[in-house]
Amino acid sequence: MPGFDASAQLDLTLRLKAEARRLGFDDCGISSAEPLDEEARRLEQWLLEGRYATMEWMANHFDKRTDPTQLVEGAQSVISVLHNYYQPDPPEASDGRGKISRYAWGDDYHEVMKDKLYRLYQWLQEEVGTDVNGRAFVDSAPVMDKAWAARSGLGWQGKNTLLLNREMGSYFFLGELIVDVPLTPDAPVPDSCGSCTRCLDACPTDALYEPYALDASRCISYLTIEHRGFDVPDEIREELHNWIFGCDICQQVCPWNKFSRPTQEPRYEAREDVRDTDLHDWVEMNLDAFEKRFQGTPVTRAGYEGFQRNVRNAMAKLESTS
Ligand code: B12
Ligand code: SF4
Ligand code: SF4
Repeated sequence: MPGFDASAQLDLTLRLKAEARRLGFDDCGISSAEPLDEEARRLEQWLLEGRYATMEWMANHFDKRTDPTQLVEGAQSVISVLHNYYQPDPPEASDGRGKISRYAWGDDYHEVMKDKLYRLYQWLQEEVGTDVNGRAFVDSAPVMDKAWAARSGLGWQGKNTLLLNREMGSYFFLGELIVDVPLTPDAPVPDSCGSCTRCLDACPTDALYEPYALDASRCISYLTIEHRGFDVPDEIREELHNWIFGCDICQQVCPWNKFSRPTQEPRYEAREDVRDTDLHDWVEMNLDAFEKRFQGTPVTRAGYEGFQRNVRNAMAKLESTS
């Protein structure tokens, strides 16, 4: 892909960002497609310590995960996008309900964001030429979404390990287009966690074993979504706090989430009866009803068996305390 002069490159970058917003993304930032060296060291350490629990796929394709040119030949730029999914808690929240984390109340973000990223890619091809080489990623291939978003100035990785943004908090998804087009990179923003430790203090299972680092095997999100099997350790089962899919605690306590605003994306709007359903209703749900209720939402990731296991764990806790 031929280079442009600096002002043409900046002009294209600004118009691309405007197009990303027009398509419904809440922010867009650019980084140069260079290897992630420091992040690679930390990822290696995390893998060596076995912090990925049973997510073996996290250990695959290390080179691709840390070097974008291994994913897109001749890659020059990583275009990171941010998509807000925040919606307030339902007013009628009760103790006996099974809590589903906010990101899973509506349509699956992989589909929603990929549609928009393809349209952004098409726009870039129309502007620059159809010989543009690139790929869209939404948590679908070995790409470190948070590291790229941080490099492209969309926020910083907080002590809860999530990407935080001063205007929007952390209730958003991330995705990328990696392209062989040179664009003007953004500068990273400083870490604004300061002396706060609310997420570490609030995590009921000590999954945040030190600031900026998470042990998946202790994380409620992992245990209720990715974990297969029924062997949740007793001391962790005690602390599930009615979460039956994912966990939002380390985001709920984060002061930056006071700035969250409701999503503008209709496909993320909560489906009926997903947010605040009594555990007794969930436990009676058969496979057919599960599939109908959750088709096209992230909840299907847990599978029917996994979801029922989560509901039963939450019921057991509820019954032991009532
Ligand atoms: C694996 C995974 C999980 C695992 C492990 C999470 C984790 N923190 O690694 C589990 C199943 C637990 C999980 C849970 C959730 N996830 Co998840 N997950 C991923 C996935 C696929 C990979 C993340 C990864 O690379 N982990 C590996 C570790 C090593 O990376 P890391 O956490 O970034 O580690 C860095 C820091 O620890 C840092 N570090 C270490 N020490 C130090 C010290 C200092 C000083 C500093 C500055 C940094 C630092 O260096 C490491 C490498 O850069 C990404 C999608 C993607 N492809 O990137 C989504 C992703 C991170 N998940 C997402 C979401 C929404 C969630 C949940 C909120 C869902 C929920 N409500 O239940 C929870 C949040 C839990 C949490 N606090 O992280 C979003 C996060 C959006 C955001 N705002 O950041 C992502 C980006 C998906 C997406 N495309 O939008 N997830
Ligand atoms: S998602 Fe829940 S269990 Fe996992 S680190 Fe955050 S507060 Fe802890
Ligand atoms: S709760 Fe505090 S320490 Fe944790 S991510 Fe938010 S600002 Fe950072």
